[in-house]
Amino acid sequence: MTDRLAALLPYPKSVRPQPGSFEISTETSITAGPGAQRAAAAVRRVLAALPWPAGTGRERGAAAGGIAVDIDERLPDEGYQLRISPVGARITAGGEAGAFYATQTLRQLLPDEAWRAAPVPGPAWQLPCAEIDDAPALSWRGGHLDVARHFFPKPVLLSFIDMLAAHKLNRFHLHLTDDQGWRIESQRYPALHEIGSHRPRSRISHSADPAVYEEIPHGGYYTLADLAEISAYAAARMVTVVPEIEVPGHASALLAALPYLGSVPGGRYEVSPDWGIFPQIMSPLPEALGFLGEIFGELLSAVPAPFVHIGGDECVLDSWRDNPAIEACRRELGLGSADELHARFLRQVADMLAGRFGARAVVWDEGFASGAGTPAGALRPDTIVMAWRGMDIARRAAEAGHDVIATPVVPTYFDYYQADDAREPLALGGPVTVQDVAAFAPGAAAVSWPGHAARRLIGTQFQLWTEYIRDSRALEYMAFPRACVLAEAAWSGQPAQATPAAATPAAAAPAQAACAPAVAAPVQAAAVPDWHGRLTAHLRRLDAAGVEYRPLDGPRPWQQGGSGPRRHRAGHRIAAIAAHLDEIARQPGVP
Ligand code: TNX
Repeated sequence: MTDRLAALLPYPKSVRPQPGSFEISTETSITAGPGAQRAAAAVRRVLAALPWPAGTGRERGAAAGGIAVDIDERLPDEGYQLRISPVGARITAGGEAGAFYATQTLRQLLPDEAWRAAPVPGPAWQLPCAEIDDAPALSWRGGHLDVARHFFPKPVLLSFIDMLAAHKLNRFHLHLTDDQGWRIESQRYPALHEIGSHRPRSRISHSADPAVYEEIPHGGYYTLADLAEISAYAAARMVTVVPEIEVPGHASALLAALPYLGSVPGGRYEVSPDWGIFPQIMSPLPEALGFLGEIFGELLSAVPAPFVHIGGDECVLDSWRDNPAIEACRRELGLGSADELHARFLRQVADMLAGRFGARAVVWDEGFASGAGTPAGALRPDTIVMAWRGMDIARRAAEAGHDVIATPVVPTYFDYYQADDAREPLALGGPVTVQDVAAFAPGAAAVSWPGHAARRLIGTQFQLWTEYIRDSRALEYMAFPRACVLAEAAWSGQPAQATPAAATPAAAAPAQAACAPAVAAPVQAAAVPDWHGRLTAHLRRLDAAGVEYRPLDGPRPWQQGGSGPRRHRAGHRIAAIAAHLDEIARQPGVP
């Protein structure tokens, strides 16, 4: 049972095994100390949902130990101390989130059966005695899901949120709109969901190969009530939904519904059956801004989001340059280029979100690069930049004073292959291996940045773009186990595959000090058990939960690409992509 202490993922800052065990059951009382009612309620919620083995409570004479929950405001909100002795457990947390995470750790200390949805026959559950001190290094620990290229039904999102929470991830970035679909009900503009939410066919061959389509309609959207429900479900699990409406590019589905918002007068648009970058983009003129105010108003009335992603990536600006009204507007604003107008447009949307809804905007790094160095085109200072084109642009955005989230293609793009192996199902390119994720150290990368910039690195998240991910089974295959390992990088700020010495809290201090105050330093931190062994044990939990992850030694027969138009292709090689992204991210002023 003590081996469960060596199978925690993410691994806590400090784990000190102690002798003995504590039998926990439905009889175990949960009591709240002063001011700890909400924290205790979070503990109760998690435990009440577990599949407790039948008849292991009073009938079997279980010891009547309890769990005491206390708040200590000196701990960070998400931090906690967990003490398990033979007579009970004590959770001392910085806040409700800390108590929730303590209970997630506690769940990982139970048998794998605790990850099932209903009880199966088995013995009473024992917790190994231990003293655990824990807190995250990074405040933004996320998972992104593109529901525009392929739609995923609401229950899939709910179980995705469950898995985020189980790995102590706290942001769910929901990419709701793109060229291939608009996934939000609009009462004010019903054409958006009536027209924009479906396409008659979809490309199934690789984007580098001759086009082959599947002539089957694809679509779906979430009602505003669905989105409110998803957001509330996430909030109860300490996950903040970050909704994204992508502007001004990747907007073909929006424009198919409302063509007058496009930048080509009289332009014709369709919900795209293809993948890639399209020249059709929104107009930046006042009518478009007015529309966005209304549409964000509808969305944010359902999802009370403190952070709203507005896209800004991969914009082909030629149609702006070719449109006399847009050019006149640019000159009137004193802006030197269409790129500056791009940044200015994002700034106006961010101002609107802040002014009307008190929300902070998030953009992909092109939104920062397009106006960088030009005061008239600069972003709102509080806009958060997601740096997908590498850590160099992450540093530049941080130096310019923006909070930054590290989302480099390698290793956070989980739409890329998990191995260089012809058995892998069709994906964009790659590979981005689980070892690449284990070597990722967002906190350590920022150590070489100037101090003021290092403090701006607030977190990281994985990306699941879904051009080639068509259903929930494929989604789980691509997400896991890489997400499990990314969660550790996000929680610790350090690489999972660090040597034990480098992973002790003392050695990790320089990177972590910048991001979050540490929990009281442990007297003696034991070596961190090797990530591969912990992950192997963790996969048994995912088995119990029924998650169809990719086994570490490759896909199961039914997870392979097979033959036909969707057979495996090498796709875009990661080395070439990395070099290309590095090059374009280095050119100032190029979005
Ligand atoms: C780039 S990253 C995109 C997405 C694609 C993805 C495929 C970013 C901001 N834009 O539109 O789906 O690559 O990996």
